[in-house]
Amino acid sequence: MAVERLSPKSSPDHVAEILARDGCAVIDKLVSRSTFDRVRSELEPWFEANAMGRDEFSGHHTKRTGALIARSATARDVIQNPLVLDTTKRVLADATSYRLHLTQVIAIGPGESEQPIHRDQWAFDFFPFPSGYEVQCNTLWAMTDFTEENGATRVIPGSNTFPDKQQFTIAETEPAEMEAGSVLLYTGALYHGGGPNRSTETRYGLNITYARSWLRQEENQYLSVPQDIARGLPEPLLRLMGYARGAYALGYIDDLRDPLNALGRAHDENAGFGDLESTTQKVTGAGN
Ligand SMILES: O=C(O)CCC(=O)C(=O)O
Ligand SMILES: [Fe+2]
Repeated sequence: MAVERLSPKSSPDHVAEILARDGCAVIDKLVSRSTFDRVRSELEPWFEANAMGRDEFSGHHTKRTGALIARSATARDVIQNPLVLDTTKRVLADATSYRLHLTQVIAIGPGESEQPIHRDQWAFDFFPFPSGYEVQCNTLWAMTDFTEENGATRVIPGSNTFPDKQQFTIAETEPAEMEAGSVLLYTGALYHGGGPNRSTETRYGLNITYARSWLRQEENQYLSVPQDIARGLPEPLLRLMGYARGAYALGYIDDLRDPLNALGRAHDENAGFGDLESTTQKVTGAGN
């Protein structure tokens, strides 16, 4: 089955429908190529200072660079892309709330071999979430063109409903080829992996993932983004990072206060509080 290709004008309902069916979709040219040229130049010093991965999964010829909210002003806009956030809201519709899970540039260098095929939700200690119960909505943005030759992400469309803990070979996958500025959306249950890079160029991908807010964040946003930078960020981005209460009470500070108080910033005191109404609905089953 081929990866479904969608137009940047697609509605979030439509994108979410395809993700429920196939577990993945490519939205062609959702942002400009120059957006990612900017992200790359903002991050250049960090790429240079960074080391290659240490194992087969992180890749011996691959550099992973994170803390993107702290390091790249342009990445902040990509992280808040409206179509991606509106789609995530639908994919995780029965969650009280979701938040940012990780921000990472994955630069697959020449000579890299394929990454083991996996589900991103295995990060949660391999907990066997029920089939159809998605905990993550993920993106891999092509910062440079993704081709089969240079390591385009390998996917198995429809594998979101396969049994858990399966192993696949690269021959059972297909490359999500796309032009720079396009994005691969995929759910936590989709089997996929980074492709082998047989070209002479580095493949730059921007992995931004979102997860139900009751799960542990993979990239710790409170420690990756220093407080003096966090203090200057817009409230919606801080909420997305986790300066908010998930479900009803998760993540409050001291006397049940909104975590934004920890930054000493003016904010809407009601916006970051847990949603008692939707939490109560979960207890009573109303609205399900
Ligand atoms: O870089 C890629 O194409 C995919 C990487 C990936 O799936 C991961 O690191 O979890
Ligand atoms: Fe992955």
